[in-house]
Amino acid sequence: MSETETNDGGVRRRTLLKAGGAAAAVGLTGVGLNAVGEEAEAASDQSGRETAHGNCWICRASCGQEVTVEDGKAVDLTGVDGHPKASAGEDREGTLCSKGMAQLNKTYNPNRIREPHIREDGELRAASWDEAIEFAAQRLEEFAEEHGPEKFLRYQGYPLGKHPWHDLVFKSLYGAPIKVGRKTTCHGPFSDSWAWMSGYGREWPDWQNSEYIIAWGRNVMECFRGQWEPKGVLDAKEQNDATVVCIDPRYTKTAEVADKWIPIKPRTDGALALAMANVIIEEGLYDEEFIGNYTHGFESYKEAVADKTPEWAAEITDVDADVIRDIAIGFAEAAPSSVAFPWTGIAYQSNGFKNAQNIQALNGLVGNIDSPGGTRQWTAGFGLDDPHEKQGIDVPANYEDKPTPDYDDYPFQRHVRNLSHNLVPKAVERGDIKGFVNNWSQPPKSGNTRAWFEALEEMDLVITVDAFWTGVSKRADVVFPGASQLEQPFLQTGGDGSYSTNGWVTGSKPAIEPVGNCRRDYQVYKALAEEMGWGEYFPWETGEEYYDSQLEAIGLSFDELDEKSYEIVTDFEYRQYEDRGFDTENGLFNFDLDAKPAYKALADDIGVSTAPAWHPPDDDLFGETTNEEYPLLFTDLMVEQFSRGHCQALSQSLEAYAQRFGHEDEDYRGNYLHINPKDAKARGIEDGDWVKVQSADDEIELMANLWEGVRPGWVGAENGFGVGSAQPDEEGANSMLLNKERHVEPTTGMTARNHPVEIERLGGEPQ
Ligand SMILES: Nc1nc2c(c(=O)[nH]1)N[C@H]1C(S)=C(S)[C@@H](COP(=O)(O)OP(=O)(O)OC[C@H]3O[C@@H](n4cnc5c(=O)[nH]c(N)nc54)[C@H](O)[C@@H]3O)O[C@H]1N2
Ligand SMILES: Nc1nc2c(c(=O)[nH]1)N[C@H]1C(S)=C(S)[C@@H](COP(=O)(O)OP(=O)(O)OC[C@H]3O[C@@H](n4cnc5c(=O)[nH]c(N)nc54)[C@H](O)[C@@H]3O)O[C@H]1N2
Ligand code: SF4
Ligand SMILES: [Mo]
Repeated sequence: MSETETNDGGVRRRTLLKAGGAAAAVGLTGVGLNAVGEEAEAASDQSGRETAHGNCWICRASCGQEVTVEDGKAVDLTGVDGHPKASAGEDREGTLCSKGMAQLNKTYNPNRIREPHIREDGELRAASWDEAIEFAAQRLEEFAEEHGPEKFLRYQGYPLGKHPWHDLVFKSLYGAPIKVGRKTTCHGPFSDSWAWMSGYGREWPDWQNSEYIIAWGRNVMECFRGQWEPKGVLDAKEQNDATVVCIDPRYTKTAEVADKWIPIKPRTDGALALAMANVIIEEGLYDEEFIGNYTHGFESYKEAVADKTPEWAAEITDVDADVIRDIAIGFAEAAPSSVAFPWTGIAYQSNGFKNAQNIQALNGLVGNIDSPGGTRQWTAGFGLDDPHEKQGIDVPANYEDKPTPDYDDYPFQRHVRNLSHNLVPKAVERGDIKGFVNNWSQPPKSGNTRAWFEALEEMDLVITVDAFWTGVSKRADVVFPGASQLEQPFLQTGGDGSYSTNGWVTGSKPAIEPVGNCRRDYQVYKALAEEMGWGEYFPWETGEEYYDSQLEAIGLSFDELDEKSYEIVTDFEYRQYEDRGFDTENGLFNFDLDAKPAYKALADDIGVSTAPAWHPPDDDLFGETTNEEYPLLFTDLMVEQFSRGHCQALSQSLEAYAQRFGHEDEDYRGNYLHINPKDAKARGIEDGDWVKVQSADDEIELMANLWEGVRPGWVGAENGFGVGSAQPDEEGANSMLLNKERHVEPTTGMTARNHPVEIERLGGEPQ
């Protein structure tokens, strides 16, 4: 088959990872998907064919796309060879995963919002851009007069930082000081523990150079941030003969490629990590030089794990003591080219902060810090120009003098920057928040859903930019139809480990014009700013011009970058801490967080140790435990075909998901309740039955998928479905109907998505 021919599913060959072995097993291919959008498919005329660049950011990475455009329509997509995010290094084949491929399907999706809408007399109606912008500006002015801009809450999804105009208008100019804390929806426990221990916001494994990888509550082979991650893991296996360990109660695509799958009892990861440290210390396999020169708190760490033997942990975690010894020794012997990397599996836990701290401490214990094949730090390494500064435009910081809520009456909020996601409805109830602006996100699906819906209805003004009718856009007063990725200019910089020792920049002009009456983000914010009297802060005609001005700092024009798709900009060294120390209070890597005043105060407050420690779920601070009435633990899940809340509206993604779990013949395209056959049998549940998931607070109904790949005692469903989702028929269930305000990790304010439940067979057809 030549490069331009398609396989049976219509996916171009270059979108496939080199076939065979582990690669074929992982979710990188998009095989079986129709890659071509419905309208675009009709356009097959070869005349006027050209190639443009795009960038996908569906998983928040930015894999470069090569877009074939025919008569103004995008008709085909493929990866960009060597692209930092789409490949694992230079001279490597570039690909797109099935979500990246689905960008065509999304752009031309019949369910997209194509017109601005405004709410009049309680009803949303289509409006012209002029009308919608005028309406929004007037309502914003009235809101500021009546309530003050400090009561207007901000939130922005994935393009955060890449499209800086949302914050420019609403934070700097309008003066809205608070946003929904992203760390409280995605990663607080793991990123805060790392930030407080190492001073670095987020580590990225140096996957491709690693010799021992522990994917710990991390489904790297299907929930990746750019394809360099899974490709790096496969490289490590092939080139370094790396051992891959997957610690996950579910048999994921990562478990499929792993040498060891450890289906741990959920929420007990912290105990396992302490027992591994116990073994490593007992065996004298820790990095004395690193610990002696660059760390704080080793003595209290050592003391904390002294009695935490593998036998102790085996009881708690349901992992054999021998297995614990084995992975502890394997991990330590491969150091400093080994890595233990947690993410949302740990972040969504009610006791997640302590569990994450215990896991992160292991990397310090064996010296895997900023080392080849370890955890990469300090990888960005260069800055871009500030376009306003360059033009001599002083941007006011109107948010600075605005009052923020008195958080003392909010549980778990005092130590959280911005507002914890689950507490937004409380802030509305208390009158601290009365309006909301949103772009590329749909918070009600992230937790405390029913209260969020009520809060949105209660607010005086809701403005959103979205592509679909979601729980937010349906309740908004103003809906701006946003442009898709193929229709927007884009710029991103970073290191993020995709090249281990280089920083890069990637960007592209829009590949096509927006469909219908949709508009690019820059144009939306510029028009609104002009209407509000802030036109001077948007002197550039287009987003491309804005980016062009940023790039001068590195001697590139946006035109040149668009031609190339990406550019490698800087080199950086490993082990930068040897020269610069750690960006912590004491300049050291901290096993014990007692040197961090904010954490010390919090730990005293909630009665936990500042050193690594084991805190089981306890029905009080650290979540809820299963009991006779609710004996199964429910957890939110994700698969390769979907993103948190994006691709659920796309028929090709829904189809591939149904096929994956063998339900393609059912007349149902919602999410499934995955349940172990043993638990199903005990309840008389058969594959494909309709079941009720009952928690102490609420209930949802779903189709059961019987699967040996989930641990007995544990059930789960993919998120982003059901009421309030981007899926047009809202089939399936929004699992966060089970989630209430109190389901929060107490240190970081992160939503904890575990719920004790009972499952009951309803039989019959989905309602
Ligand atoms: N229940 C549950 N909630 C979760 C998670 C979970 O696992 N379970 N995961 C959490 C995590 S890790 C994260 S990072 C967050 C992410 O949460 P959010 O940042 O809220 O992102 P999404 O839910 O993906 O929502 C994306 C929104 O963008 C819209 N959209 C899609 N395409 C376009 C477009 O072209 N233009 C515009 N303007 N809008 C578009 C979609 O319709 C949707 O409303 O979710 C968190 N919430
Ligand atoms: N396909 C796809 N890719 C994505 C995204 C997406 O939505 N879809 N989102 C992107 C974003 S925003 C993020 S934050 C990253 C997240 O990347 P990951 O964190 O890798 O994503 P998840 O699939 O949520 O992986 C969490 C894993 O933890 C497991 N788990 C649940 N409970 C426990 C537990 O108690 N202990 C252990 N050890 N494991 C547990 C779950 O079964 C799951 O496999 O993915 C990014 N990439
Ligand atoms: S890995 Fe992420 S950025 Fe890359 S194509 Fe897939 S969804 Fe898009
Ligand atoms: Mo996330």
